[in-house]
Amino acid sequence: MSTMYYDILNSISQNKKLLAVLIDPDKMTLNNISAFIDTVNKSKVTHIFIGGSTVNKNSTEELVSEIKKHTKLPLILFPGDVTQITKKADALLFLSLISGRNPEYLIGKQVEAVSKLRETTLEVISTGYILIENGKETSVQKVTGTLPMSRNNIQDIINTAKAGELLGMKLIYLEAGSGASKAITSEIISSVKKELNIPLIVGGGIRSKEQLDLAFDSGADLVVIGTAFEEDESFFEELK
Ligand code: 1GP
Repeated sequence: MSTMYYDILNSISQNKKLLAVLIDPDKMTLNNISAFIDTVNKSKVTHIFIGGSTVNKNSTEELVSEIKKHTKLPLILFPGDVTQITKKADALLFLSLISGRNPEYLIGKQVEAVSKLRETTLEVISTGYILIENGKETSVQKVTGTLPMSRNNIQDIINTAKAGELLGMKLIYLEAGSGASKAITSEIISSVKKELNIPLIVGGGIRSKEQLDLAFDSGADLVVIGTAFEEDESFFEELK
């Protein structure tokens, strides 16, 4: 039963906008979790995403178990690699890097993940992951050896997102990269959204309430913010 995905669809059908905080297991210490999640619980955040480009072995499982003690919010894995899959979470974004042309990140890692997924009851949500250039090399680029899509060729981005949908993917994620100096533009978000019949996630470089509202107004159904929360927890307050 894919509850998490249907909850997302349901929220969208009621015009509710969703906000995920991204927690990188390598940047969060277990000691700080209780206070951090307490702030998250009191904020507008609707989902907790967990993942990073490179994460120490076992740190994801320890972190997920600790977070679970402090919140009822859905915990969704957003894994940079197969080692970040843990049965302790609620769901997993099963990512395919469809902006790139590296077969390892289109299908190779996914095949590798299957034996691990078999041992879990995680809800698996197929997600087309599209990296858009932001002026600097991102860690996704380095790790995957792929190029991001040009932000000037919007038609190409639209076609890539639509191809993901036609392949049966359940979500499309437009990514500018963690800590990006340039977030995904309003024009890209609205153009992609117009053509899609599945929910649209947007993340990377969103650091203000204005940017968040702009992403939502342009058509993002779920926005992911990591760095801004990591750097300054008062940002949770600012979003109220
Ligand atoms: C990164 O989209 C997420 O994968 C969030 O990016 O850390 O820049 O908020 P930020």
